[in-house]
Amino acid sequence: MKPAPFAYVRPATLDDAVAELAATDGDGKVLAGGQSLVPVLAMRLGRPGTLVDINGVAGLDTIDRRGPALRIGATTRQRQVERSPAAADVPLLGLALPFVGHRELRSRGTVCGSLAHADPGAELPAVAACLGATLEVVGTSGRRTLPAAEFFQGAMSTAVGMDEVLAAVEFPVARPGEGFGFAEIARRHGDFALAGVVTRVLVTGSAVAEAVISGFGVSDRAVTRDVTDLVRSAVGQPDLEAALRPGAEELARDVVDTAGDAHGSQGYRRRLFAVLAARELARAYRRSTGAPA
Ligand SMILES: Cc1cc2nc3c(=O)[nH]c(=O)nc-3n(C[C@@H](O)[C@H](O)[C@H](O)COP(=O)(O)OP(=O)(O)OC[C@H]3O[C@@H](n4cnc5c(N)ncnc54)[C@H](O)[C@@H]3O)c2cc1C
Repeated sequence: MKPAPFAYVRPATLDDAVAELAATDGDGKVLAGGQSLVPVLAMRLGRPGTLVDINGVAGLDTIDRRGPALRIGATTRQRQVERSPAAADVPLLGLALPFVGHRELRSRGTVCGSLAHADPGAELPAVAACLGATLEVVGTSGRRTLPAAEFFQGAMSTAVGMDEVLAAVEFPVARPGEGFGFAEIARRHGDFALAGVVTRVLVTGSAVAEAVISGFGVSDRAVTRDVTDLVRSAVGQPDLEAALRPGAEELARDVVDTAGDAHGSQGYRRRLFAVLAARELARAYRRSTGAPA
């Protein structure tokens, strides 16, 4: 099948991109890496009247350190970030990016495109949610920044308006005493996850100060929970992962609310989530203390 006819524009500035989107009166779509949008068009799952290609906009292809955050612009490819020394300051990006499709897709697909697409099984929205990333959106009424918790609104649904462009995302860089974990189960490497977790534990002195988990592939969006009390109560037990398991199973009953499908029932996904959650919280704790992961 071929896409339905569409108009194509390639503005040179962000203001022009926003103006072009506004001119379509809700019938336009931003084209970034095209790795999700083009299949959608080809299968005629969407029929936007106009594609606003932002790849010609100067200044969006950036990876910058801004104080305690790493700022990634709208046209920066996933593969650029994966290979960037600056991205090492956000270890979760290095852990998660190799699981975003295949390397060839990542050489075109953008970090911001994945966030704007907001697939419930995608890795990067969960990373953004777990870290409390900030997203910068530009539209006809100006520029606004949103925390990840407000940005993601449901399956393939975000706070980005029809005349807006996600211009950049800022991920907080790792603090001393912070450790991270990431794992997913997919039918094949590069597929969207059946269930996955992103974890973060901050230890100050010898105490657990913060512990957070985000699950993906388990609901209509990445689901984030503060699990500081759970991790605190398990630390000091001879087998940390085993000590975390009962709490992780309870958490799974809370966060996994996807209906079953051909690839796995809800119960199966709950089991996956609980196993991954206990394992990756334990791993994040070990990393936060400098112990071997
Ligand atoms: C075979 C295959 C396997 C894949 N596996 C995975 C996987 O395992 N995990 C995963 O996370 N992804 C996966 N993907 C999708 C991933 O490759 C895409 O890169 C990503 O979802 C979208 O990024 P993009 O830059 O290609 O966006 P595009 O395809 O250009 O756009 C996607 C959507 O986001 C909107 N959009 C994009 N950028 C912006 C912006 N700056 N502002 C506003 N709206 C914007 C577009 O209008 C469109 O609606 C897979 C894709 C394929 C084809």
